[in-house]
Amino acid sequence: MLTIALSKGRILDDTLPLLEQAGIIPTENIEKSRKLIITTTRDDVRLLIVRATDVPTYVELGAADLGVAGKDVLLEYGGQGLYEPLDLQIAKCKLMTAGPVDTPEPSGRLRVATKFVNVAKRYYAEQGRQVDIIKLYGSMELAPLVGLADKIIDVVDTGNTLRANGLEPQELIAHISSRLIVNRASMKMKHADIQTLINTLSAAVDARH
Ligand code: PRT
Ligand code: MG
Repeated sequence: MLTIALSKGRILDDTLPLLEQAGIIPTENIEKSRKLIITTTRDDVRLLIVRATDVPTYVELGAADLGVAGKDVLLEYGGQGLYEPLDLQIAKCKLMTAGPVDTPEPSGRLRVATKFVNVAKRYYAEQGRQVDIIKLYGSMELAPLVGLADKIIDVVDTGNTLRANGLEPQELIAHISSRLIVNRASMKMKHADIQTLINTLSAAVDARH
């Protein structure tokens, strides 16, 4: 049995067509279902539906053999506990700093609001910059508008959300796409099945581009 951890939303939408190429089709509508374990048209494959930020945890600790997670989530999660054999080239976006339009940086310590605390610490440490990081769980764009922070770090796609809130994208931290991740022990114990799946998904990714 192969267990694959996925999150609802854009990753699911873009991953299902790739899994279909490997004959893996959910037996019910995942977006509508309340079930968190979903069987598929392949008896040897099931799906776990988890929060996007929880996918690396399920896979590293072996509750799932494989998963699909954004590179932003993986950068924040950190660690060496996961294989990342394939860039699925889906859910593409950029991890960026952003701040109010035409506003000079403060002279003192910069206050940066983000859910990517580890990424933010690393980014500013590399620049030798002293910052105060403020951990938020969502709606980061609000923070500079109400004086909670000078800047944010968030993923940006079209930039419409930033613009709608008087913010502009500033520095690029990383190009982001979703990655297939694999548990280290599963990669050894179920090598043939997992390698076959990786090869099929890789061909499906190439065919789309
Ligand atoms: O929603 P939840 O809290 O459960 O988790 P999540 O927000 O991490 O999940 P989800 O499904 O929203 O995103 C999953 C993954 O999709 C992320 O980890 C990224 O790798 C990737 N992705 C791609 C994005 C975007 N594009 C994106 N635009 N994730 C979030 N956004 C946000 C962005 O921050 C902005 O607030 O969508 C909003 C609209 O973006 P603009 O720039 O087009 O306005
Ligand atoms: Mg979301």
